[in-house]
Amino acid sequence: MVIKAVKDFFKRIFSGIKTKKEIKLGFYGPPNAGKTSLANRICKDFTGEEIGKVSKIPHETRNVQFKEKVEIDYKGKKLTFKLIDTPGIATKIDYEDFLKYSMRKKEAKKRAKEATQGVIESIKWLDDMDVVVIVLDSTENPYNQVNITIIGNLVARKIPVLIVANKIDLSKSDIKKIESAFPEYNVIGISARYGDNLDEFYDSVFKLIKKG
Ligand SMILES: Nc1nc2c(ncn2[C@@H]2O[C@H](COP(=O)(O)OP(=O)(O)O)[C@@H](O)[C@H]2O)c(=O)[nH]1
Ligand SMILES: [Mg+2]
Repeated sequence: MVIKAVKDFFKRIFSGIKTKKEIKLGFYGPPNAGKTSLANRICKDFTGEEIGKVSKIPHETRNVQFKEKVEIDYKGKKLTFKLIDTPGIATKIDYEDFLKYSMRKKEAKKRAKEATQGVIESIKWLDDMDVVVIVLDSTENPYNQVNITIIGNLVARKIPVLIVANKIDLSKSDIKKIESAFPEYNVIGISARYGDNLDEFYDSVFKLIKKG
């Protein structure tokens, strides 16, 4: 009896702590999909600050970067997040691909090396996530090794996933193709650059947390 009471007491305390802690929300996906653009937009809306630099050159984000205690207020509900922006995951990183961005060979080689380490870092952090938003460029073919590997990893770890089809402002954008590639997931079309359809995004994030 006494033991049970003590146990219940601790259970209550720990579950209290659990509900108060930040929800770790990671932005994952291939390079250039718009992970940082989306993380920045959310951060800017709720804290006035940004997380990191956006660039048209792939692998701009080469270290995991985060913003803590981001209180997101959506339709009267409030949740506190730690937003984690990760380096793009790629299966092939070749320094020669950076040369076309008028980068010097030395700089391109350094970037390729850092980008490779970034991929490892991204995967390492997966274990830490409460929820993951996979950001895909909806103008690109979603059927590829990277996307399948990321999603497979999340399923194995039982981490709730939301797929974002970004860049819907572009005429080449094809949300349906992403939906048919990943039929068991909720796919939300947005434009991180212009802030289109973010309401539906927040709605899905909040629902996912309630479920998880
Ligand atoms: N047209 C369009 N471009 C975007 C959008 N989101 C990001 N971009 C561009 O895509 C490129 C990569 O964005 P970034 O956020 O750095 O991608 P990350 O590598 O996934 O973090 C940049 O040139 C962005 O301006 C979007 O919604 N629409
Ligand atoms: Mg980035």
